[in-house]
Amino acid sequence: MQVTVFSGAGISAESGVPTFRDVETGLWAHVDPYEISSSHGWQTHPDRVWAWYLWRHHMMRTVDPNDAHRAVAAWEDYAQVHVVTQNVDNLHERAGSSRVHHVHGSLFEFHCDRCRSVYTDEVPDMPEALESVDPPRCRCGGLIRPDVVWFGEPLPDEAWQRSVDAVVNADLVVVVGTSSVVYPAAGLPELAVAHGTPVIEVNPERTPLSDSATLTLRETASSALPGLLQRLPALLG
Ligand code: BJW
Ligand code: ZN
Repeated sequence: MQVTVFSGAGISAESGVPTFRDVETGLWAHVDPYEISSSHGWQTHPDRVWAWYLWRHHMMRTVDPNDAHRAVAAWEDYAQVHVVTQNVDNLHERAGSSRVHHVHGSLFEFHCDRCRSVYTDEVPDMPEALESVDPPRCRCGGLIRPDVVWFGEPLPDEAWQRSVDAVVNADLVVVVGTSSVVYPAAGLPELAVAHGTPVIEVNPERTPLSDSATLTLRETASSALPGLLQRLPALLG
């Protein structure tokens, strides 16, 4: 059996990583997402974008995987599991998942925005949120940026192709902790639905996917995922 998990920020919420669109506590309650997480934002205010990502980098280094990440990793004892994640926090890998496809990149790698060479120096640790920090410069004069995908940028080809394969070859797709509004990633569960593959959504809130999912569990990730495979016969009939 092949299970493909499609995850978003909600799976890491219980590790202490704020989600994007949570109006009360989300990162974007304080900043404009289209400004800070877009190629236009980087071109106009690289110092603000860099400061924000240094702070998130620090935060993601200091949190741990939760029961939901660990449950997904443990499913490898019973099934061929692929994780397609929009998250850049590497918590799936740290929990032990072995096949993780990053459609929006990783915040643990950096490269030059001009010559694209990989940046291997340590980035500064930034425990407090500052408004502006100048990014390091590459030898070519370009700016060092995180290896993440911003609005207006294409998704990485290889990760995308592997993710599409993981979805079309799945016997079950579990969609967890995503608002399902950011495309093209949000099209992956739709692809599974179009293939007639069972799709289970795990999200305390309703999303645009909820109506077309085979089943929606209105639970948090860490309560729904441990034991989910064992509950499948009862859930799917
Ligand atoms: C819990 C929980 C708990 C809480 N347990 N659940 C129309 C159609 C198609 C595309 C577009 C369109 N209009 C515009 C576009 C383009 C745009 C887009 O989709 N915009 C929409 C907003 C409308 N897309 C792009 O620009 C993409 N690129 C692109 O299209 O390229 C085309 C191109 C081709 C060729 C050349 C050039 C361009 C790129 C999108 C990149 C998104 N990047 C970000 C930042 C990544 C780096 C970083 O992390 O900082 O990715 S934005 C942000 O959104 C991040 C996330 O991965 C992504 C999705 O968010 P996610 O994960 O769903 O989080 P939330 O906060 O939204 O939701 C959390 C959910 O968890 C909620 O539902 C909660 O209820 C739930 N939850 N606690 C379970 N405990
Ligand atoms: Zn360079």
